[in-house]
Amino acid sequence: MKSSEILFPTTIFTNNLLTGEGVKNDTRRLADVDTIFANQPALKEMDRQQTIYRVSSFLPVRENTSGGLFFGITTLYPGKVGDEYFITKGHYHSHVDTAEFYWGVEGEGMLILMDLERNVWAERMFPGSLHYIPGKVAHRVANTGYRNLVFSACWPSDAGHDYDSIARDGFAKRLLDMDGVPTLR
Ligand code: PAN
Ligand code: ZN
Repeated sequence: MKSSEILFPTTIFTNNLLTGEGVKNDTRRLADVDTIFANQPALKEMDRQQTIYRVSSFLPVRENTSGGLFFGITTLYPGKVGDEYFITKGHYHSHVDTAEFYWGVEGEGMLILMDLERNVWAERMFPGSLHYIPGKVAHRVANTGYRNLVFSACWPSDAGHDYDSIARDGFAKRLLDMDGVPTLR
């Protein structure tokens, strides 16, 4: 019984990292995500052990629990492979109808979205930008700036991640640095 008790939270969110119960930290190195980039010759010249992004997630319930929520914070480092900005892998949700919130915390970037008909568009990300990602929309983020891009996310615990469709078919457009201007091509 928690009646009248005053509790301290089990999980703390400071310096863009989570600590405490139910926290999972993942690191994605260039070697883990190299197939997502178009310019494979440029990639061969790069340090494949460098970290591209880190994800700190708070998973307070079991994966696939209906009605629950997950929370995450991603730090995406600045850089490019050829003309293509560093990006997250990107995914549809396995339960394709489930939506998600992203919001910008630090740095500058672009949220790249693709619907099931493979139409691609993007939203600018900056500290305070808030993004509602509807169901049936694949999502990935690019860092278009010179410092870390940090963003948070909240998604249903039964959403799941379908990485395979994106690994197989990619996004229909890439975000490239065209003379200093982020451009979808
Ligand atoms: C986010 C992402 C996170 C990393 O928490 O999982 O930013 O991107 P990838 O999962 O595409 O590598 C989210 O969208 N959760 O659903
Ligand atoms: Zn997602």
